[in-house]
Amino acid sequence: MLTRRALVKNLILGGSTATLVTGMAGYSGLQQLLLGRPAFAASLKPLAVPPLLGGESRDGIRVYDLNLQKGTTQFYDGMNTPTLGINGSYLGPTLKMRAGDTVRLNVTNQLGQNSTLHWHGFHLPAYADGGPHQIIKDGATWSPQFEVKQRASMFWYHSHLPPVTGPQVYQGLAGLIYVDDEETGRLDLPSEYGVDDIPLMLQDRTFDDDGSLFYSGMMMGVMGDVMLVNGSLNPYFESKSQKLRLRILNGSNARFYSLGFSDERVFSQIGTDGGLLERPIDVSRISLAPGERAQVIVDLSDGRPVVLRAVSSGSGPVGSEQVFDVLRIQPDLERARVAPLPSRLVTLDQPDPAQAIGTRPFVLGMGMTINGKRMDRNRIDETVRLGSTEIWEISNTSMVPHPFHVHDVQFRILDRNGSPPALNEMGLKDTVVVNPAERVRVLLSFTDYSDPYLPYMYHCHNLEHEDTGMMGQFVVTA
Ligand SMILES: [Cu+2]
Repeated sequence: MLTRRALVKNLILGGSTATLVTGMAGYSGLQQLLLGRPAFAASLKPLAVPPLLGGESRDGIRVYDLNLQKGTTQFYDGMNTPTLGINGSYLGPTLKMRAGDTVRLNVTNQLGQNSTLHWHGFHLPAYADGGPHQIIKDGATWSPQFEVKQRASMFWYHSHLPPVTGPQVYQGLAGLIYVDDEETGRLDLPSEYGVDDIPLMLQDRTFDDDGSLFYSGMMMGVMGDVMLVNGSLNPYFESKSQKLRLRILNGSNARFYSLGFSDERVFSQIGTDGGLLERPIDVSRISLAPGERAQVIVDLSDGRPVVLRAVSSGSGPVGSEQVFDVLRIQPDLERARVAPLPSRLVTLDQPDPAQAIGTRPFVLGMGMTINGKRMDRNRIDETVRLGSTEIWEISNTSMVPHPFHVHDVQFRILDRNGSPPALNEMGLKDTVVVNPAERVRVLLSFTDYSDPYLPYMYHCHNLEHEDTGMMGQFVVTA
């Protein structure tokens, strides 16, 4: 049932008719008839914000204890859904780290099945990467340790064990990582976690009639018909700040999103996957493919409620066209923050293709292949020299776009089919969309870590493509 408060909020926020009448007799059956969805009530709920985990300092090392576990989550009132989580029933805590810290992550697997945990976007030794070669057997604990060499940004961690990456992430094995550094700390940006600095992990899901998550296993990519944001369904957020910072992750298995506000208002993008942009960029929409992140600042000083919407762009897999209400934002400006955005954020090097020792081609082809091959964990596909800078030229000869992700490095996009990338793609990236018939060149430097045997991965971040074999392995040698 909708409470009076929620109903009023819904009216104020301009909620869709569907949510407005949910809970009224007769509607559920109609909804099921029309949309083929389960007849569950889904009232508006406050946005879930994952708890922050700062770790414990032991002998100068910041230690985080993480338990991969099974659980039960109520996404719909009164409906128990079996899920997976980290230190909880669905998703995990947001790990707070600082650049320069040495961290150790004690990951204990209590899932009843093997898994891994990958630190997406992190520059680290191959043994600590958490990819397919760092299997954590059921009942075992894996304790990688490494220095945080990231710029301030939002990263994430998730299961990475083909062919079960897709289903494990779908059931909840993912979490966020906030990295701070000095340069960003000096900027006057909204940075109170959960108050004016809000993470949004977007995941589309399908629920079965019995309340369980329905994972179709479709090789082209598993797509859901409802949106979970940090695990919450139909969330709203009351903003105490005129300037709200949103750190958005497309944590979906396969859907691509074009994100914007219900009133088409202009907002500022301040960050990409691996760090802040040099200066804020005004946009009215941003695109995020699975694995990609963006940091944005939305101005709420007009006091009007607004809805963040995701249009599943249709550039994703066939049948992906759908509009999702991601978050209803209700400004509550009693304790408003008014500081203007800094016009200059951080300093980034100009990417210089002349530094590259060569160009390495990657062809994303039909049949979920890269350079004509599917993943073989016993085959090293590429060998890169430690200390070198390279251009990777990624072409897509298949019929669908693929988000190409490279482990160990943050890279820069040089061009798309010879043209410079959009302003908001000029920051640090670890995942880049390559559209059909497109050729994207990126510049990468391989520093600090080498291992002649243990590889890093490069792969499509559509998790079902990845699980089918759209992945390769490279080693960095001294
Ligand atoms: Cu793909």
